[in-house]
Amino acid sequence: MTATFQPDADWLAFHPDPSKPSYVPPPGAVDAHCHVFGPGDIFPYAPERKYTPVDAGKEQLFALRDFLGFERNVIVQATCHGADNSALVDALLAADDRARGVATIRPGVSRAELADMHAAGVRGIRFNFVKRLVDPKPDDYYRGLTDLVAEFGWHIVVYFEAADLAERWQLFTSLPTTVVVDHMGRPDVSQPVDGPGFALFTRFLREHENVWSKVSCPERLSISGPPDYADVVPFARHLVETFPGRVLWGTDWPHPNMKSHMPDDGALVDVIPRIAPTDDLQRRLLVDNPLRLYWEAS
Ligand code: 0GY
Repeated sequence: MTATFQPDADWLAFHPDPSKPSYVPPPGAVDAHCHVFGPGDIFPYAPERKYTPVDAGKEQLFALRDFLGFERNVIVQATCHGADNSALVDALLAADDRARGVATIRPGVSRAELADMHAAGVRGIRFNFVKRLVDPKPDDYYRGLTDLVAEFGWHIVVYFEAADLAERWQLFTSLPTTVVVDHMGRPDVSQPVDGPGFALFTRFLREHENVWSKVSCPERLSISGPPDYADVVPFARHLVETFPGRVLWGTDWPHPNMKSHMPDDGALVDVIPRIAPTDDLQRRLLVDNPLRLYWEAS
């Protein structure tokens, strides 16, 4: 079949041949942040999207999961699919209970649609505030969506730039669900871990026990770059050691909108023992926490 969409001219496709990581994840490990893109001729990209990716389907995601030594995925609806969660649901249904999902919804969504998504494995919705990806809405928009999913016991995933935290503080600190922040709130890693920017983020977790963080995306945050991502490690390690029961890890495959380089997913896995230096921290990060939030909750 002919592809319906042309990827962006400067799009970097996911790594075709990642290395086998030296680090072996514990049994039951979950890649708790990844996406599926299309295929665009079956699951068309949204008209309002801000980028058009190279297709990255469920078969490739599941093959990567097995290759890297993981057992499960949490698949997060990407903005290029808007609020049409069909590709996500298709992947969840094909995963044999080894994947859960985080959807994007809009105010018109019906209860029946939410119930179908729940049956497929959706356990949360994502609010995206990153302006290059979406047009953010006023706080009440997000409060309304939160009310819609309350009866399903879903949680909220938030993706924002570091500067948005102060601006949206009231919204973020008043959400009644578990709140999972993507990519550590995107800190400026040229600043110290105990500098004012990241201090506000750690305060967010310290003062609000419902707030979790994904310690993901060194490739997106790093200035020093691959394969070590040395400048990101202290930020992630600080969160893992301070909030060991409220952190998640994910590959972010297929790494949308990377411009500097395309990471080797094996090298990303090898960062894990540097941010979670003990067996106990690794088990909580990769197994206990994601299972509790995505498999055991409902
Ligand atoms: C990520 C990050 C990005 C993209 C998306 O939904 C998305 O389009 O999340 C990004 O461009 O920073 O988490 O995949």
